[in-house]
Amino acid sequence: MSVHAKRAVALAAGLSSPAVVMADWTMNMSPGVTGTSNQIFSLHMTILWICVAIGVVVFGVMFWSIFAHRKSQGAKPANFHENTVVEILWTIIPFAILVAMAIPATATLVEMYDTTESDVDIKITGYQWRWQYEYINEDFGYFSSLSTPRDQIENRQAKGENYLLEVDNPLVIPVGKKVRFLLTANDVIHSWWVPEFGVKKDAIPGFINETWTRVDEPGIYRGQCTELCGKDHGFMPVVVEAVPEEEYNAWVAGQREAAEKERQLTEKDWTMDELMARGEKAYQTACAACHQADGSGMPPAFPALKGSPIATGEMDAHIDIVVNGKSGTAMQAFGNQLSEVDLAAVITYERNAWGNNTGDMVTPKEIFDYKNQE
Ligand code: HEC
Ligand SMILES: [Cu+2]
Repeated sequence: MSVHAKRAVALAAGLSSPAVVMADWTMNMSPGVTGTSNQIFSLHMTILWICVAIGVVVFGVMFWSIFAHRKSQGAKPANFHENTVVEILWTIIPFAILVAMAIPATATLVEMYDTTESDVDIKITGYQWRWQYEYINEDFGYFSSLSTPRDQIENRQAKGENYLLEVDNPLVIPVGKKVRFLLTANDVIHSWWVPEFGVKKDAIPGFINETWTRVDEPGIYRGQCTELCGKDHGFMPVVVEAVPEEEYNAWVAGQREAAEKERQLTEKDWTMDELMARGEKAYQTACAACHQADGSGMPPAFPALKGSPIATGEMDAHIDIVVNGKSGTAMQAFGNQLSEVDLAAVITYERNAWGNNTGDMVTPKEIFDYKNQE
């Protein structure tokens, strides 16, 4: 068979099995699950079709002119320089088209910016590299951190279905209610984005930006930080769980109770074993990204905690660097990111794990007192 024949056969085979050739040709935007995202989608479609119509007319006239008035047919070019009628027409027609497109677009924008009359208000704070959600008026809040295991990230394990798009504590909101988000950041600029809601807003330190959503369909929606915010920018996903209202109310009640329990936990008498177990968990979530799971760090950027003079030395210095961080370095202040219980647990863990056998233990109560003497 000649090369050409082979190619023809391959092409015919390809064309006759579209399932293989067109594996996944979903090219359009998706309409999403909120009124806003649907409006954005229909604007996008309307304007696409206007562009298609303009394209067909303009290229139609152009190709027809080129073909019908070609030189070989003896065509002589017409001369309409400075033709007032043509100049007025080609100014007015595009202007009218632009205005016709701007009217629905502006209406959608105005609605997107209308954050009044909300049913639920949630403050969202971006941190390197996690999100904090605080339910204003409900007296509780929490951090939402990536939950993809480090083994998947470092290719020691097959990657899961929601790789890098899964968190320990998703944001929970009720369906059918207007939820207002107040966005800010604690360190650098982040941006909170959930494509299916048609919501994307910058979170800027020192500013509060507002946006809102109303989700109609219960479900789990995933998004990401969409402002390049440092080393783990790709590791701070957004996960939102939209649930029916009764379920939401029950969840809120549970959260408030848990927050109250947490306050009581600070008072409880902790044993070394309990602190170590809790400390290991907190360490893996909040510290291992830099200091590594085995405490070996990544010197010189991130010091090893195994055998570190601070983690095995004086207790106050250790508490100080974890609670207040060290300004000008990647070591952030964990004082208000972690509860007193988790701070006590993680410090106790660092002083006794990986052969740092100091035997020291610090209680949540001591951390509480430490923070309040400052
Ligand atoms: C974003 C990266 C990062 C994370 C996350 C992080 N650290 Fe650090 N940590 C650092 C850096 C950088 C230093 C070194 C600061 C300096 O220059 O002294 C440091 C220093 C320390 C030290 C002092 C070590 C020494 O010998 O100098 C301790 C203790 C410590 N971190 C504990 C923690 C704990 C506990 C957590 C989790 C709650 C944590 N770190 C999370 C980056 C990080
Ligand atoms: Cu970010």
